Amino acid sequence: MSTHTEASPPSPKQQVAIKAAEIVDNGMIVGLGTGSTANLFIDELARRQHEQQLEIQVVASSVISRVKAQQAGLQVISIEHLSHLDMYVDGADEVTTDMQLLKGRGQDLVCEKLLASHATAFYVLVDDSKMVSRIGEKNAIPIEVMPSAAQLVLNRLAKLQAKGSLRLNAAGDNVAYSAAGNLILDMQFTDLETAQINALLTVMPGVVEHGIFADIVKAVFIGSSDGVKLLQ
Ligand code: ABF
Repeated sequence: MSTHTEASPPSPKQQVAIKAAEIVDNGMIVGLGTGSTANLFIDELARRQHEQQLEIQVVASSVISRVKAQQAGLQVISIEHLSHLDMYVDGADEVTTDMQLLKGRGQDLVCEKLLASHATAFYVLVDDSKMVSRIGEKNAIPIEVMPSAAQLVLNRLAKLQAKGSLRLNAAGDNVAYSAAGNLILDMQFTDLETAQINALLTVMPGVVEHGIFADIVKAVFIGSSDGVKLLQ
């Protein structure tokens, strides 16, 4: 089950996954993010559970993470059965030193933010390539919208000088649907600060969720060739 061997030292992403798995205690309910780094955490968590005979339960932010967790032998419960969540662990697309995040390159944004916001502690796992000086520096900001509201929201965003378009599927021949059945706008903002964008999108009618995760992170584990740094 271990994702690393003596012969191949753990990669930066594996190192942060190992560190995060170490803070899981017996009896906890743990939220699982989605993506390549979250996958490594699922592997490490399963390994730790097995080695230390921990009794833990997990809840997944996506179908792919749920299936992976089940295959790894973790006990998966569904979101609707949660009364509390001890911790949520996920990757990110961009991270600033004051622990603002951009997420949502995948299609599972709604569940990811739901679990991140309700967890007692939200831990973020990244390698140092994800560090940026401002949110939106390398990626467009994903905005998940009700399908019927897409054009109205685009019009509203254009008045805020934001540029972007509807996300397409991998083949590029149709719109992409999120796991929650919504459409996604990938937008770039030039004139506004992250806090302003966050505030505007959070209350904009038609917007279901967006990729700025502000002020909900407990700690960020940053992996690099020099080891793991902790931001908190
Ligand atoms: C999902 O996975 C997204 O919100 C985030 O964009 C991404 C990070 O993936 P990876 O760890 O593969 O870079 O959680």
